[in-house]
Amino acid sequence: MNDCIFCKISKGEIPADIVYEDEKVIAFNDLQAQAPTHVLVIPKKHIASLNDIEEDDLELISYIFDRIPKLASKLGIKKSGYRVVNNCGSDGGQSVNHIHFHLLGGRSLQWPPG
Ligand code: DGP
Repeated sequence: MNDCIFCKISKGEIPADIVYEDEKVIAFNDLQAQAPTHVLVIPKKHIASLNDIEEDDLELISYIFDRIPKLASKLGIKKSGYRVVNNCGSDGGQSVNHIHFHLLGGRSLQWPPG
């Protein structure tokens, strides 16, 4: 998508503090960090939201979830624990329409979320 900010980050068209990248996935620090570690993990492919995942995307989504614990390990939060969040749609608090998984850790996280 031409006007998608996360597509632009994944293509290197706008800068981000990238912590992991491969041919399918990119992870970068959230600009509005809510925890000492707050990384956004996204597919490079534009998928607007959880609602828009198609059958063909399932392998990619599995791949992301295979990467997340490895990334948590790299970031030093695997043992202490972490939270993975997907905000979907307006009531879910989604503000960027390119599917992304928040990886949060580095402190004790509260529950329930607001
Ligand atoms: P959500 O509300 O779930 O759609 O989360 C979007 C997150 O994306 C939010 O925490 C702020 C972050 N964000 C928005 N624009 C940028 C950007 O240009 N760069 C980075 N690194 N993060 C961004």
